[in-house]
Amino acid sequence: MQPIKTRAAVAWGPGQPLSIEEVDLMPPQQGEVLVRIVASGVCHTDAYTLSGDDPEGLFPVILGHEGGGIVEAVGDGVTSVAVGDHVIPLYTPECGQCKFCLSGKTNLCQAIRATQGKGVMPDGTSRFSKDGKPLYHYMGTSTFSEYTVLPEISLAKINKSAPLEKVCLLGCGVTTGMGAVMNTAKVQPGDTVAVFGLGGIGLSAIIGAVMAGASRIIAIDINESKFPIATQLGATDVVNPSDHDKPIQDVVIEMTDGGVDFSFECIGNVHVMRSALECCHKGWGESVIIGVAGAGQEISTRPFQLVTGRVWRGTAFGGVKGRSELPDYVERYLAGEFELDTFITHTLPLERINEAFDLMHEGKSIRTVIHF
Ligand code: NAD
Ligand code: AHE
Ligand code: ZN
Ligand code: ZN
Repeated sequence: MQPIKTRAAVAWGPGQPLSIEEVDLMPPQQGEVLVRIVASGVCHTDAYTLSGDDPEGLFPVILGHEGGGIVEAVGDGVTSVAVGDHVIPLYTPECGQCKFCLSGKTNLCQAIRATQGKGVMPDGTSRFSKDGKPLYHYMGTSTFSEYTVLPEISLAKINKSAPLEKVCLLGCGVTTGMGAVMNTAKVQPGDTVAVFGLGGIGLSAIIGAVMAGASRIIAIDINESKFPIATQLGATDVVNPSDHDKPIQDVVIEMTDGGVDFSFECIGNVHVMRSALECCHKGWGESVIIGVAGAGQEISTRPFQLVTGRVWRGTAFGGVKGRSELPDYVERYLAGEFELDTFITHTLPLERINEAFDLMHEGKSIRTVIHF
């Protein structure tokens, strides 16, 4: 197979708008797959890396990690997917063989994590280039390109009847929020929950909390335009911290007779992470960090908060093992167990992808889905 040309949104440098370019893409090598991306959501993590705050951020790069696509070609040795299969790219792959995969304790497969973080394929080189100069891959996925190359272990094969322009959201946001509640926290019927930040992740955490049978779901955001959707999805209370003259953790503690059983930080703000921990019930409350914070930022609290039984933990991709578990999320979507339409507030062609970032920063979108 010869190299191909593909339309892609290139991030040439931090803080710069993406530039739509025709770039060169090498064919898939041993164990790699060429995928035609049909649609891709824009997640806050794309904006975070574009901002320059990501310590792993590299430029020039093709961002995007919330995609859905169709296998166009396979490299030598690829056996688990074939041309025509519908797939969701995985920024958390699943090799099934590394210490992490075999542990049964985590979804954080490390088989290709080092090269993925360096913006290259497992052999240490990039498949993308422009005028002969390499462009970096992003999170092993680079879904802001009409065609992309991924390792076989970074693809979940899904039901062909699922609409890719919707289930692409299961490539990150929706799975992360739902999985954080059901997999990582394991919220039980009757538990009380607080969700900080009502973007794609926080709203998905609300869906997860409803599915888990939470008795109270307190949805917290400084942007009140998010409240109607939170309520529609099942939040029992909505709170704007700006309406209160005391710390938000005290507000939640008062509302819940001592604090919630579980809280979820879905923003990436280290100060809110502290509030989310401290609004948990003494003796057993658990706070799950989902938000991603910038380089150099650190969390803090009084150790007494942990001594007295609160637990601080984190989650990536909702603890979901992509190849073995994500296809079932797609099936559950198809069975009507949850919906995705509410999340898709905007759809845009690739050429207008910068507007998706503007909408996110202005707090006007939940998810913009880019169509190719
Ligand atoms: P988003 O921008 O769509 O939503 C963030 C929400 O937080 C917005 O509604 C905003 O108004 C609200 N917010 C901002 N500051 C606030 C404050 N001080 N108090 C209360 N609310 C506040 O973002 P998203 O796409 O939903 O992503 C959320 C976070 O999750 C980001 O940090 C993202 O990088 C991270 N993330 C992590 C994972 C993971 O696997 N751990 C996966 C996806 C996204
Ligand atoms: N590069 C950042 C870390 C970013 C991060 O934590 N990413 C999450 C997924 S966010 C998806 O929207 C993740 O999967 N983390 C686990 C991992 O191995 O990256 C940094 O701080 O260096
Ligand atoms: Zn994401
Ligand atoms: Zn592995």
